Amino acid sequence: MAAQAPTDELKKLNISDDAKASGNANGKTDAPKNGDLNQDEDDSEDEAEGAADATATAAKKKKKRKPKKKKKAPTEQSDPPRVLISQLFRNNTYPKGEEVEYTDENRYRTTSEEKRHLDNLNSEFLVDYRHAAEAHRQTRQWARKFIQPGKTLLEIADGIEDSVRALVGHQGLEEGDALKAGMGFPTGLSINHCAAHYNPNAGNKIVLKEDDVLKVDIGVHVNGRIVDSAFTLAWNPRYDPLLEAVKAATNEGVKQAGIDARLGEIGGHIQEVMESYEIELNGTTYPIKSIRNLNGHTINHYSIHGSKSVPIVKSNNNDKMEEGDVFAIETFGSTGKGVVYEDGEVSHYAKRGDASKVDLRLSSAKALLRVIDKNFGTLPFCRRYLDRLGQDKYLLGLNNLVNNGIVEQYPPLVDQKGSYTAQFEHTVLIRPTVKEVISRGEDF
Ligand code: HZT
Ligand code: MN
Ligand code: MN
Repeated sequence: MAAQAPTDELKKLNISDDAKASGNANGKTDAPKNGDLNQDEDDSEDEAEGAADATATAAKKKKKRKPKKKKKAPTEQSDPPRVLISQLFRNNTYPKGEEVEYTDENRYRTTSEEKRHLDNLNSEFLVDYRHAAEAHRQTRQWARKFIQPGKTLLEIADGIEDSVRALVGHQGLEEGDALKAGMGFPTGLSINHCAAHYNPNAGNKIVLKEDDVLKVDIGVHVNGRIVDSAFTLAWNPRYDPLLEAVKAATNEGVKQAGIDARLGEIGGHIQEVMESYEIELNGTTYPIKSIRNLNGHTINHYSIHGSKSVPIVKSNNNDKMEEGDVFAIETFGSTGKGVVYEDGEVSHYAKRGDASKVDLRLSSAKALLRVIDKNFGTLPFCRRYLDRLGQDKYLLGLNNLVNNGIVEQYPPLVDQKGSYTAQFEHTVLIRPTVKEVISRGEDF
């Protein structure tokens, strides 16, 4: 618990109230629960039970007779979310993720003066990361209710992306604005046997169905600090064991993360948890498999994948996690083969960080590259993000950039048709003093 007393403003927030009041986003505090704070939404309610605070009650009654003239700055999130995170949290201070102390030979780090100094040098980086993480939590809290069978993938993608951009205060429509804050990558909305990298292109007609299993993978960045976190939704409870397996496997990966942890060994621990589950569907029992060719990854500044991978099956990868690394720890479970391949229409693209300057012959490719440089840099984008910038007939140019090795395409990744896949993902900062599960929330 933070020593500081929670302000009235913090108390009124309806999103993970307790967590925010104590400066921690995950809600796993020992603070006494405050009850349903949503009742504060209605000003005319007389909520003072008994005479706990007579003066406060009198002040409230007096106030409610007066018609409000000036609009007060909002102190709680709207539905759909449109109130800036920087409005809800003042003084450049955002809720922490889940901080976990290191163990064994790294136990000393939490109190080490030297490590605390290193941590302080990184304060701007931490502010941006926590800001992005809070926009992620508030967006997904809304998305979890909004996403229902009958909704189209386009409605879902637009809803999530409108929320993210509003909460960080950058619509990304002027040159350079999307580089300040906004989408860290296209929203992944992958159904059933599709595990990752599906986002509806314009004109997509897919409607979510009652028996679908949907992976929702949201990227939020502030000044290039990307929070990459994903969850799975299903409406039919028959999929519960699949979702439970993958949630537990991801939590095992998060738990095993730490300075000097070997990536191949983490994969073994993840696989062991994942494959201890099975699921019965229509009278057939399926083992739940870790998808062996999908991995977690490091995240760099303005770059969604760094050089290290976090396998989700046992492997001989002897690389270690190091101080200062940022990891996306993501696991995928499947009732199918446990292997994905690329299939279907591409939506996701990103300029390669190592792209060399090619003298482009095609004018449309040249023009599009300028748009990409000004708006996304090396951040992944999708076709819809080009559409909203007013670009059209760009596919020839885009494919030319792909063929010249300047842009990389990330096609949808699918397991065997008829199978079901699930994913959970968190972003974890390997700070000098503690590991911080920056995207942790009350939900997962
Ligand atoms: C690529 C393009 C995007 C990174 C993982 C991922 C969604 O499969 C090394 C390991 C967004 C993300 C990525 F538009 N990929 N996390 N969340 N997808 S990845 C990868 O390409 S590279 C895994
Ligand atoms: Mn992701
Ligand atoms: Mn990822």
